[in-house]
Amino acid sequence: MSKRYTITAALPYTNGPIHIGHLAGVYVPADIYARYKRLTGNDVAFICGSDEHGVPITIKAKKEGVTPQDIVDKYHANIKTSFEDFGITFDNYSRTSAKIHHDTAQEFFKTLNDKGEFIEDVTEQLYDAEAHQFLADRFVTGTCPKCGNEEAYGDQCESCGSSLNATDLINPKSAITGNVPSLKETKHWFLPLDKHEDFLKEWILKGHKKDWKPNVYGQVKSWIDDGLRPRAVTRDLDWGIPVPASGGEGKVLYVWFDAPIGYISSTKEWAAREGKDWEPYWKDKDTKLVHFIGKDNIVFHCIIFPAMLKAEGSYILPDNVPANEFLNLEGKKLSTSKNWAVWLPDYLEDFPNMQDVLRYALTANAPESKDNDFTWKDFQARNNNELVAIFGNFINRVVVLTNKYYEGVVPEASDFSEIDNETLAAIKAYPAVIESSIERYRFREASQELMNLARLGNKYLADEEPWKLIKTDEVRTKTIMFVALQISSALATLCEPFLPFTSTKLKGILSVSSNGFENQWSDISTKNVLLPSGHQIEKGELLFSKIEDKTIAEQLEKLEASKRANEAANKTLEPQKEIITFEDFTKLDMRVGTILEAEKMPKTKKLLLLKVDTGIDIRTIVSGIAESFTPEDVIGKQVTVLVNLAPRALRGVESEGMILMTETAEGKLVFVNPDTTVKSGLQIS
Ligand code: B3M
Ligand code: ZN
Repeated sequence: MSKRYTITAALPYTNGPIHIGHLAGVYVPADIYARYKRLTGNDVAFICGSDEHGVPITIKAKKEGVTPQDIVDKYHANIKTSFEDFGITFDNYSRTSAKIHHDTAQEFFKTLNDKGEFIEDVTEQLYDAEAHQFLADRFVTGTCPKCGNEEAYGDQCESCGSSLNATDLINPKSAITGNVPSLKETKHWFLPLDKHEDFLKEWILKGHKKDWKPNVYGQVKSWIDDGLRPRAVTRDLDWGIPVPASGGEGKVLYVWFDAPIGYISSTKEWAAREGKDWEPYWKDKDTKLVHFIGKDNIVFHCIIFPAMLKAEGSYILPDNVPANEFLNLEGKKLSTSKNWAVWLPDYLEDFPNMQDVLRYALTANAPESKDNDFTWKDFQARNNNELVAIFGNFINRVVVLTNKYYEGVVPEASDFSEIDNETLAAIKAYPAVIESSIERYRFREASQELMNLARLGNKYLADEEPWKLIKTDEVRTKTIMFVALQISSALATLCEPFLPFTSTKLKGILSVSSNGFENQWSDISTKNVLLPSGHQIEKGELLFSKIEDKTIAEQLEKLEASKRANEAANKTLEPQKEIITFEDFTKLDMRVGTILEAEKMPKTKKLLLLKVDTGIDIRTIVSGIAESFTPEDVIGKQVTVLVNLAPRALRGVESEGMILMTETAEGKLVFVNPDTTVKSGLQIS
């Protein structure tokens, strides 16, 4: 029976591209769920949009010397395009800087304010006198009072997920100047979460949200048990939605107050475009509201937003919030700031038309109940050992044999054997098996059940061996190939939520889309014939291709290189050394030298043995530059030599002096030398 679903996916901050952690945590599971709900005949609004307010964006804008609007315009377009190219099928992808959102959020605030749902209070807040800025959210870091994480933010600790008021932080530090903040009075509007404690207990704990994932239910229960406190829903910032109340001048709505309302404004925008009424999607009690998020957003989606919706009074509450845990990358925490990530735009460029491989790898390895690790080796294995060797191999054999034996025409089946009937019955059972996993938000499990259907196909062919029987029993072979084609047709439909691009390709190969033989999800368990005899299929193409070790090695090197580049960009310089006198300086005798000969020192990686013309003499100098230069690179080079450094033995060779170098953040050594060729021996002072 068709139901209405409002499915939301966390609004990504527009301070950078989407990476695989976002995809695994939120967007791939949400898209699987939305596609599945559409395929099973439901009325779906799959809603998302860019989260364009908040401190991370102003910090990025300041760092890049542009305006916050420049930042959000750049990354809103980047993110929206990459979602489209990756096959994430939002019905609407809006943005919180849009007027419809400003209006919706301000109207929501005014309704609550007029109902007296806020506490207006003047309190002391953290203040950075040097920056003339109140410090909230990511403008301040400090130690989390609950778990001791020293990198907690003013509004939230990402380590334990706790929502915080900035004044809760231990040893707070301004993220703008590094100063210790002072306290300064300011007025804010507070949402009294404590007032909603009984409702939340009733709704979640007594409401037996036992079908909520344990990681979600557990976190929410611990916060409620710890006792809820009023939370400021306004900020002293200039980037955000102005507070629509007297005394709100110079203040904006807290980003986590406005962002969830972004789901509502995005639904309004979509409904207006589609000529629909948006209200049933947010106010009809029969509508199922499901929020897909990462675990760091649980408190906002399970406590704060429901309290806001309840206080407003006309909205439904989320039916489920299947938050995922975090995805790590090659054993380390994914980090935007450290550039330790696989960015979606880069993946789409490096692996054209391979969206489904990443979708599958991220689903099969999703951090559904605990943090999990993405490795390029596992990505390669999922592709080569499952998509190519099981799914692709089965389809390829069926298509090649059907074309080889019957010129691509589905053969007539005769009497079904016991194994045939078991196989045909198994096909009919698969939709319910996959549904059972999806309905419990177990997408890893569901993707493996889909792969099991392909395994069933391979086993059927391996056991029945049509390629042998064709020589002796034409009738039996036709029946076997007929059954194998039914499995192929079932896969084309059932794989769509997980492998949408493959589903389209396979439907093209089976030539079902244009001939009215495209089966609906429900047909797989009800129809006896999914692909009728006499139907003509295409010659076919390989659905997947092997990924070679070289490709994986390139990705690993690219990852390391981007990490090095990021370290370079953020390398902090050594502080100046202690002051010396002019006399100290005059003791140094630095000359221009010319390298006449060079050779690698045996049994070392770092050392070159040089003969250097110092103008005074030709001397031996051992220099640790072999990892940056070959001997050929340096012969003839003019360099700066400290000639009156006491000689010292290096690996048995007496080195008389030092060649001055500098080192880039990437670890490459660079000579310090005259910018024109001069006579060796000229003094440097
Ligand atoms: N912008 C995502 C994050 O915390 C945050 C989600 C908002 S959903 C309303 O990374
Ligand atoms: Zn914490």
